[in-house]
Parts: sequence; structure tokens; C-alpha cells
Amino acid sequence: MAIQTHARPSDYLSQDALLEMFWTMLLSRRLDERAWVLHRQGKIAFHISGMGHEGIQVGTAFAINRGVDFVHPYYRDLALVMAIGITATDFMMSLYGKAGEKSSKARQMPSHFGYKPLNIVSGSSPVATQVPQAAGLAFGIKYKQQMGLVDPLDPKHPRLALACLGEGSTSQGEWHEGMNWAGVHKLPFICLVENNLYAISVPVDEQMAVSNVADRAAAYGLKGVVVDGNDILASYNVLKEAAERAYNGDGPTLVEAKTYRLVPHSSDDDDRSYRTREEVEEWKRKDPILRFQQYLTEETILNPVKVAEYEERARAEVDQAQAAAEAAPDAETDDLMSDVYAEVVS
Ligand SMILES: Cc1ncc(C[n+]2csc(CCOP(=O)(O)OP(=O)(O)O)c2C)c(N)n1
Ligand SMILES: [Mg+2]
Repeated sequence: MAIQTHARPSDYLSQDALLEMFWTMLLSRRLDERAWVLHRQGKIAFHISGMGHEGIQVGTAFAINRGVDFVHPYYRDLALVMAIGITATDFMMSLYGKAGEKSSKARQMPSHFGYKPLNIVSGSSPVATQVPQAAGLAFGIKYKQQMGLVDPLDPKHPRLALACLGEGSTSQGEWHEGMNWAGVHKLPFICLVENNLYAISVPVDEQMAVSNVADRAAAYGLKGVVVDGNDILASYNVLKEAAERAYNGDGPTLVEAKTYRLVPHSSDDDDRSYRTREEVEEWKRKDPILRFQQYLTEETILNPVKVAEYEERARAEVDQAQAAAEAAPDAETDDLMSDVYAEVVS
């Protein structure tokens, strides 16, 4: 399957949108870097990072109806949820487990994103469980449209469901069940696989016997596409097509984005035991943020002065978010069971 890469911006993207995409990637990266520092300083217990995945994530967010379409992210999707409306302070509140934390009242681990007002659906830690859940949401969308309960063209209602996961997680039964369901019912569904070549220490060739996750799309009777996930514009274009397919009733798409995580799996992992430093350095040269920065600079949309301004703004925003989370009270134990059981069990 050919890999889609080196794209130009599509007609839909204004200069302002391109700069907003760049800003979101940069803010997410600086926030992510700070989380690593806070962990090493002993201030937070755990961090799982999205560094290296920002291109596919921000490209995806800009291609859907952000804050309206259902999004079922996974733990690496910091830049994706930030592009939808999760703020640096929201993320810091979850890292510190503070009262008022939006996604779960600080009961989920950090990076288990969820926020109902933006239709970001909370997920569980067992990987791939979000796939049948998101396919179910897509079924609900189609059902409501067919029953005449909502106008399929009305962008005020969700018109697709997106589920994201890593390539290793496609070995789980839930993934196959969700994909099959989406294919059988021709659902307005997108499955985005962020293939970063490893599932913790397990390389992709020990995970599956085909070259691409997307090669499996045919088995479910749906469209499969492979994209260079470090090329934000190619990612956007592929996701835009997938979204149009969903909106037009043309069925689901399996998008596989080839990418790489630039850091260990989580704050508790040491990746030196399973990948060479040369490999990591090679991928650092393909960093999606640097690639996009170079493109925008060549097009004179960005220049070093503007980049420095963005960097200053990002630093201030991350500082402010950290200060807000540190000043916030700890989560209340009284909140432990709220929204979990209809009646609180004592
Ligand atoms: C069902 C299940 N098995 C194992 C784990 C432990 N685990 C958490 S993340 C992960 C690796 C997933 O790799 P991949 O899907 O490639 O995503 P990546 O972390 O590389 O983005 C594993 C094995 C889990 N959370 N759920
Ligand atoms: Mg992986």
C-alpha cells in the first residue's frame, strides 16, 4: 500500500489555520517536555508522552468537526485533545491529580482523556476497548439519522466517531470486533492507528505478519489508507477525505499513520534496552514539528522572530498551567465514587 506524504495544504486550510496547527503542536510539545521534568523532579507520579505524534494528531483534529464529532482518544493523544480544546491547565491538573480535574475528577491516570462538553469520550486502560465503543457511537449516529431524529447535514450534531490506538493494540480482539461491526454496518467511523513501530518493547514485526495495519481493511470491507504521520498536511488531507466519506454515508476508513515516539513508552520505561540510539536520532531528524516549521518558513508564513514569540508564549502558558495546578487543592476522597454508581455504595 502506497504511503501518502509530502502534501501541500488543501484548499480548506487558511494561513491562520496553518499557524494555529503549528501553535498547537508546539504548545503540546512544550507541555509534554515539562511533564517529563516534573516527573524526574518527583512532583508527579507518572507521565505517558505524545512526543513525535503531534503531526498526525493535530492534522486529524483539524479534519473533523472539533468538539462536536465523537473522539475516543488513547493515552498518547495530548496534541489531538489540545487541538479540540483541552488546555495546558487541564492537563497539568490531571498530572497532579487535583480537585476540579475535568476528565475524571482525578480518578483516571493522567492522559486518560475525556471531556463530555467536547465529546471526547473517556476510555479505559485496557488497550483497544475504545474501538467497539466508538463503533457503537457511530452506529448511534447512523441510527438517529436514519430515524429522522437528526439532520445528517447538520454540523451541530456529531456526524462521525473517531477511535485512536497504537499498532500493537490492533492485536486485541476488540479491535477486530469493532472494525468488523463498522464494516458490516457501513458506519460513519474512522479508526486511526498511530503506528510508532513499538508496543512498549515489542517491535511491529513481532506483532503482525503484514506490512501495514491498513492492509487488513479489506478483510472488513472498508477503505484502508497509509499516511506519513510526521507530515501534518498529508495527515490532514487523508483524514479530511475519511471524514467526508463518513459524512456522506460512504462508510468507515482505517487510517494508519506511520510515526515514532521520540521518548520511552512512559516515565517508567527505559527504551535503551530495545531500540538503538541511532534509530531514535534518525527519527528526531523527521520530527513533525521541525518539518512543518521548515515548510511554513519556506512559504514565508513563519519566520524566526515569530517562532521565538510562539516559544515565549508556550513557555508562559506552561508555567502558568503548572502554577495553577500546584496551587489547586488535592482531589477530594468524597468524589471517589461519584458518577460511577447511580447510588453511592458505602
Ligand atoms: C489489554 C491490555 N494489555 C496490555 C496493556 C499494557 N499496555 C499498555 S500500553 C501497551 C502498548 C501498546 O502499544 P501500541 O498499541 O503500539 O501503542 P503505543 O503505546 O506504542 O502508542 C501495553 C502492552 C494494556 N493496557 N491493556
Ligand atoms: Mg506502538
